[in-house]
Amino acid sequence: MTSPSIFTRILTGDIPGEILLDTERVFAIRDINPQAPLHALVIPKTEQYRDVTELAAGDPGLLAEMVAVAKRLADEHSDGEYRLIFNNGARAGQSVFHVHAHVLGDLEEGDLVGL
Ligand code: DGP
Repeated sequence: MTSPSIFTRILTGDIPGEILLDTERVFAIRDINPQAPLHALVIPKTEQYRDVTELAAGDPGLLAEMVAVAKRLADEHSDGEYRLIFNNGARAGQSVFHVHAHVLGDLEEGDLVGL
């Protein structure tokens, strides 16, 4: 991965983006191409992990922090219920290789999201 990633560049203000939440180790932005009324990305500040498999093995506590941030976003921007998606690998739809979770809220019943 070439550093810094697109997400880090948003965090540092190098490129524009709406930062929804910023904690010591994790931040969240609104997805540029929303697939639901709430569509945020939860991202660890470190670029060390390219996907959730690496993150879970290397720092499970940080993964738990990402889930807690996802819940906070759902509480603050939706009704508290949310779908959490990690794409892992290009053939699974991953395009940015700095681990991130998609948080989707206010989905219609039966919605299937192809991310
Ligand atoms: P994935 O395909 O799972 O790697 O998700 C990458 C997401 O990142 C995709 O849904 C679109 C989003 N994205 C890409 N570039 C930008 C950007 O410049 N700004 C914002 N806000 N989101 C971006």
